[in-house]
Amino acid sequence: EVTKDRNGVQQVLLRNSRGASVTVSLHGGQVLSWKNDRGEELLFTSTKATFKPPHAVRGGIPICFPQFGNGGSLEQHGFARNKIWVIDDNPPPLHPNDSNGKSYIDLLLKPSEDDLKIWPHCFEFRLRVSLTADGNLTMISRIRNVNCKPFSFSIAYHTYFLLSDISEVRVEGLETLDYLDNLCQKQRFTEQGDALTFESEVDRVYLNSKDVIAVFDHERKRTFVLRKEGLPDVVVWNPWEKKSKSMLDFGDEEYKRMLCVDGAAIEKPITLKPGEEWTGRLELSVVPSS
Ligand code: TA6
Repeated sequence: EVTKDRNGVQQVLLRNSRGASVTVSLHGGQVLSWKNDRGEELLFTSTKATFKPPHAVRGGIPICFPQFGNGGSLEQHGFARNKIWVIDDNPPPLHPNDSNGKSYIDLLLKPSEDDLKIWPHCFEFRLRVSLTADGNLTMISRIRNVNCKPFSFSIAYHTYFLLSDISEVRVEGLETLDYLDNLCQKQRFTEQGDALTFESEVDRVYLNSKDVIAVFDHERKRTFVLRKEGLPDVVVWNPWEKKSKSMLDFGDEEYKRMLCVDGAAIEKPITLKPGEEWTGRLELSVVPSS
């Protein structure tokens, strides 16, 4: 079902037979909402988010491409989340089990003449957003080098999970991994051996993680599970009190009910030779937890 937001930008609503739903905006190819079959919102969106292109809405799942972070000539987290994508009517066939029993939408981003001036690489970025019969949200990115000189990119699904209380959140799956700490000039540290808990600002890229990460929301007795392929790194970010106050599109207290845990490929950018294609998959599910 295609609707329009207050700026006239198309949004696509996916529903499954149990009443779960996903809303994707053509602005940035950004998932703005993922609701379970009881209509409960599972992703965080700031009450102060501005729906004003070209800036990405603060929340949901912005796509960071072709770079994560700042540096070089590109804006922070690259341009993909600030561009208008199009609905791809004739996507090349995906692996059969990526289509059956699901409602999905195929989006496409290709560089404009202006984009090529900033980032001179002819790519095609195909994004399939699906809602499975079980209410899981899957995002499959296929990025192709359309017969130009080789190029490299980083990518992250910048996922804002909605949580009851950050002080009661635990993340499992990152124990003992090395991470780059954005709060200490991206220096490399090693995580200790037990689950992550949160008492202050965290801004890290965990490296070479396993493909399953769990985010426990103690109060709501539910766990978000991330399953990823082709995305070796995991960004973990909570701005905490001080940084929250410095962000105009983020409420002062909102850090208490969100956490970004992103499937990503950052430390080792992906290089595509002419005609090559890269695929990255992320599946989000929610399971009850004691
Ligand atoms: O999650 C890592 C990070 O780079 C943080 O440092 C913070 O800047 C966050 O992304 C949000 O970035 P944005 O450009 O969306 O405000």
